[in-house]
Amino acid sequence: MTALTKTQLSRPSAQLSAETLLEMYWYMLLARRTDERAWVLHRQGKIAFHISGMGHEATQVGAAFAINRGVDYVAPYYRDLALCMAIGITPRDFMLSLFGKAGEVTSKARQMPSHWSSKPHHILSASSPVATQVPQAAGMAFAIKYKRENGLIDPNDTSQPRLALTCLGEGSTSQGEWHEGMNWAGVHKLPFICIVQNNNYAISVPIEHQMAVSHVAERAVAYGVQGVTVDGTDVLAVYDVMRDAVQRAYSGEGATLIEAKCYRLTPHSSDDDDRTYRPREEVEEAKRADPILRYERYLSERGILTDALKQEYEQRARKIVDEAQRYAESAPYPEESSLYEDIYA
Ligand SMILES: Cc1ncc(C[n+]2csc(CCOP(=O)(O)OP(=O)(O)O)c2C)c(N)n1
Ligand SMILES: [Mg+2]
Repeated sequence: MTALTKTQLSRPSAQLSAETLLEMYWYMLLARRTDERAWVLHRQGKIAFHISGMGHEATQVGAAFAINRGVDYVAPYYRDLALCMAIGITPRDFMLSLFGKAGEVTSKARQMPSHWSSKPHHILSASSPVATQVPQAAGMAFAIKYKRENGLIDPNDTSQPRLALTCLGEGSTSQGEWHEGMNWAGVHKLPFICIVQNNNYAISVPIEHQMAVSHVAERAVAYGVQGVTVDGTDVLAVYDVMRDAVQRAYSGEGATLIEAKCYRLTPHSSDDDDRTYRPREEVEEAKRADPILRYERYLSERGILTDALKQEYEQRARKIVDEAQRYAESAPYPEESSLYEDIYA
């Protein structure tokens, strides 16, 4: 049932139009430029905290473009800036959360930034304890399957959610919730996809301290789901394995565990110093294999991304990020009188 490192027989990405390939590039770039600005704002003392997705953009955008964006359910984790942007979270939304200002979409500025949530985009609200989103996403997938089997939704209706996608890091797979969610997805053959964004570290803890196997995807066999390892710095490779997983979910064939190997180009968050736990040479090597530069080369070699177009995208991204920052900086804080709104008890 499980192929550990699966060789793709089909390459669905070969069918993508130049327009879509460029749209994927655009979201990777926009997420990166937004992310970089957040670091600057933190170092300027303007915001309290930032957790970065730099280095993970290829995995996240490849995944987003393979699902029915904004319709299928997504339960992201804190690094999923590019994933959420490709689904519809804007730099302005993100800036409002960084500054904790009124109008912030995920929690009315109650939560820390990067706790994604958007009802209109079918992005589930995130909790801080890592891996809690996995059983929640499995529950969403169970609901989809239940509705399908009871004639409450038409499996071919593209306006309805047809799968649940969740993401987490490799370190978080040590949490019980991950195993419980994966097991549930396997037992019930759910329309469920779990992407483990394996960047080799859980804050300062290297992967060897988290697991005794070489690949997270090897564990798929224990849950009776399909497992696949993919180069998470290659946006189109991720898209391809994701399309496979999406087809499996849509057609009722069950769940998939995707392990995307990538590298965290920044410290864990704005608040730690990675010089204490990883060698500089390792980081420099990863920077040379930056997923955005890699995709840029791919598109340029094929004449899809010209220098002029690249410049235009850079200018557009800069303008959007500038505007988002200005908007959030000058936005008011939430009204004091709203303090007790949306509180359960
Ligand atoms: C249950 C729980 N334990 C610890 C933490 C603190 N914590 C936040 S992120 C993190 C590291 C997670 O690493 P990984 O899953 O590899 O994801 P990455 O940050 O590398 O993307 C830890 C330990 C937490 N949020 N929840
Ligand atoms: Mg990690």
